[in-house]
Amino acid sequence: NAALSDRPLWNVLDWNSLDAAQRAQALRRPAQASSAETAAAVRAILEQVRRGGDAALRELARRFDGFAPEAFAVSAEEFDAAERALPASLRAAIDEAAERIARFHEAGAGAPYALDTAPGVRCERVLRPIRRVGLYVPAGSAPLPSTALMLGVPARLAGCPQIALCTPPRGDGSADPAVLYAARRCGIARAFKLGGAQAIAAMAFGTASVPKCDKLFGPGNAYVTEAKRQIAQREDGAAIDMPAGPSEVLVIADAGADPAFVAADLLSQAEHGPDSQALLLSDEPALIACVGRELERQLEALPRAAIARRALAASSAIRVASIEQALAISNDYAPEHLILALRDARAWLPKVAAAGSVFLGDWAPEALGDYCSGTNHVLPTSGAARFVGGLNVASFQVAITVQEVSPAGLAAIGPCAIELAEAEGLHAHREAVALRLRAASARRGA
Ligand code: HSO
Ligand code: ZN
Repeated sequence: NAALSDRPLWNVLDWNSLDAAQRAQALRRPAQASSAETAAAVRAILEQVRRGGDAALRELARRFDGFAPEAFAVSAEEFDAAERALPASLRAAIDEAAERIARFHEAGAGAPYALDTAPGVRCERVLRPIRRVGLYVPAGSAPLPSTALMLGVPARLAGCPQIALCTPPRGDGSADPAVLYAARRCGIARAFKLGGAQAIAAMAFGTASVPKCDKLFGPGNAYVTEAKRQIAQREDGAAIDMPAGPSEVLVIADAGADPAFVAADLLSQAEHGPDSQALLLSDEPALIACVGRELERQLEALPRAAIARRALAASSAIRVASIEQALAISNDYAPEHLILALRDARAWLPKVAAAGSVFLGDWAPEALGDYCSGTNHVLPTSGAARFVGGLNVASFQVAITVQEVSPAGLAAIGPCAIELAEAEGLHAHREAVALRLRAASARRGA
């Protein structure tokens, strides 16, 4: 209840009366540079797992989870039991979501292509799945079976032959049944009850029970994120999907927006964690005031109200002069999620230059994208949407280029290469082309 605290629910600001420093402050993301202690602790865990393998994992499980399981791998029986334990309605929802996510991702998958760039010069691109991928599905304050789908569906569509999945064990040592069901739904048979930095280390280096992976995917807490960051920098490490920070939403709402809808969307972001960020930009002060009252009203009924309040306290509602200005601010901020609660939302889409995923109009809450519209919910945070998009099938593939050249093709483009090789002073390059040109003309003469 607001009356219980004199702290304002969130910061209400007027963009055009802020100076540059205040504007930067209004859009500042919660500090997320991992502390020196986190980095050092993670470095020690990575080293321990790299050297000690499964024995180290067991020791770390005892230290962090309070017990060490017999085996980290989830058995076929455990997968079966998980399936039986789930209510039919949840199984159906997971199936339904998986279906739509697959349809959307399949349509967006890249295709191989080929063309002749000169007569006798065939260039092509073929796509190959990354052979060994590691998926991390966090459990933290809430198990996230939807994340298993967002990682598993594109991995399967890409054709990755070896998919490992790690998810932290629950208090009783078992893995979350919904996560296991979603994993199996994606054809994943190798799951491990492992969480935290040690799970990332296990998939990056490989142990007797956990396979070594070429690329690691998925969100996680500060330790997981830091572990992925360190792994990506090591020569003996693995690639990672994208830098992951706390989740964020930016809502642009006009006078016609429904304040209850807007508040609900802000809260669904805020309930993720105290460091989540929820921003509202509107040209209508009355709407901002109504959303504030709605937030208080809806918070009453939220089990995770305490978390949401902490996130809101670091979030802002900003009055802007125009929707045009709101879009410009949003493009600079580059939100993970952008909700356009506007009367003609579709017409504003061309103005969106940087965002992870966009929700058009009043009837597309972020929650649909989080679960089951079909788009991916692993999206760029911390402004990374300026230069990278969310997870998709291509994230699980490598593109290999191919060229096939006939003697006529070499004759057609060889002189171009020779000219450039001479300019670069690379004689062996020049000769690799020139000797073939001589050979080809000799054969023609013969
Ligand atoms: N909004 C989160 C994803 C999620 N929401 C999972 C619910 N479950 C980050 O995009
Ligand atoms: Zn969410």
